[in-house]
Formats: sequence, structure tokens, C-alpha cells
Amino acid sequence: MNINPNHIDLIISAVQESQYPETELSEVALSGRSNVGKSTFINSMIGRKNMARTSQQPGKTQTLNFYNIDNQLIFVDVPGYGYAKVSKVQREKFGKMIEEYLTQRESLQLVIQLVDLRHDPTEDDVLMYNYLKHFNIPTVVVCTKEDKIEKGKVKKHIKNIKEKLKLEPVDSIISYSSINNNKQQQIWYLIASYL
Ligand SMILES: Nc1nc2c(ncn2[C@@H]2O[C@H](COP(=O)(O)OP(=O)(O)OP(=O)(O)O)[C@@H](O)[C@H]2O)c(=O)[nH]1
Ligand SMILES: [Mg+2]
Repeated sequence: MNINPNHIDLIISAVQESQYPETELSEVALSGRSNVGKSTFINSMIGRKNMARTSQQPGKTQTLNFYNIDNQLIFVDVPGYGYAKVSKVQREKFGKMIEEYLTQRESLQLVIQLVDLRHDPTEDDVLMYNYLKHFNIPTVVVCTKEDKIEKGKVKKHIKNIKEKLKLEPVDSIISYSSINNNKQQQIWYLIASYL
């Protein structure tokens, strides 16, 4: 896929279904725990530094942010889960917002589930993956922060994540670094196969 980095717009930041954009484009949503690198992933895939807002503090993204990617697809940046400092009320609000989107949105074609390559998937990661599978939502697992792992250990970490998530054979798993960003084309190719 060839994406023109100058043709990318934030369509809307939504908190409920009535605000979702009316478009014919397919949507690809980013899911994962807070701080795993969802917003950074979007930026690195489109070659823009600050299109999606990122932070070293977890809990940065608080709404469903719909980005029109060169009129070819929509990336939906989603608030992260598992951030202890978010209040219980806020957490429930996020949960409802994400569930409503994942279960109601007909144009959703793929969820990119991000997990940290360095660690075991969290309990929430496993719950989220099972949730996606329960609703038959096509999923690709991207393991982030590959640059923080020794090259020779990457395979072992992927294998571990695959086992802990009980990854279904149809779902792809790939490691990625938003810093090196050298698998961009491979991932675009993978995404395109779901659109
Ligand atoms: N070294 C390294 N750092 C990364 C990578 N991806 C993300 N980060 C860093 O991780 C931190 C969190 O990134 P965000 O993209 O804001 O995380 P998020 O998942 O959107 O977080 P929420 O919006 O809170 O859900 C930032 O400091 C990023 O620079 C990566 O591949 N390698
Ligand atoms: Mg974010």
C-alpha cells in the first residue's frame, strides 16, 4: 500500500456511536494496554511524528480517534486499558465506549492488538484477545518495542506471547519497532489483505 503522509486527517474524536463518521472506508482499530504504543504505531506507519498524540505517561488517548488515511482506510486510535490510575468510573466509561465500537461497527475490518514484546501478555491482554475472538473480529497481533530486545531473543518472545494468548492459527503475529520502523511495508501488506 502506498500512503501519502500529507493526506491524513483526524476526522473526529468520538465517545459514542452517534459521533462515528459516515464513510464507506474500512476501519482498522488499535487495541492494547495503555502505553504499549498504539498512537506511536499509527504515527510510524504513516510517517508522521505527531499526528496521533502520544505520551510517556499512560492514559493519553481518551476518545476514539478516527484518522482518514489517504482515503484508503481509517485508523481508529482507542484508549488503552489496564491503567491503574484511571478512576473506576472512567475505566467503566472507556470499557463501554470500546465495547460499543468493537461490537457495533460494521465497517470494522481488523483489530491490531498491540502487546509489549518484552513481557508476558497481561491478564487484560488475554481477556481482550479472547473478547475479539468471541466476536469473530479478525485480529493481527503486533508486538511493540522490538528495539528494546536483543535481536537473538525476539523469536523466543514471540513464541511465548503466541502461547500465552493461545493465538488462533489464522491470526498473524509480528514484532515491530516504531523507532526502526523497518517492517512498515510488510505490515501495510498484511493490513491490505483484510480490507
Ligand atoms: N523504544 C520504543 N518506544 C516506543 C515504541 N512504541 C511506543 N513507544 C513509546 O511508548 C510510550 C507510549 O506510547 P503511546 O503511543 O502514547 O502509547 P498508547 O498505547 O497510545 O497509550 P494510551 O494512549 O495511554 O493508551 C511513548 O513514550 C512512546 O515513545 C517502540 O516501538 N519502541
Ligand atoms: Mg494513545
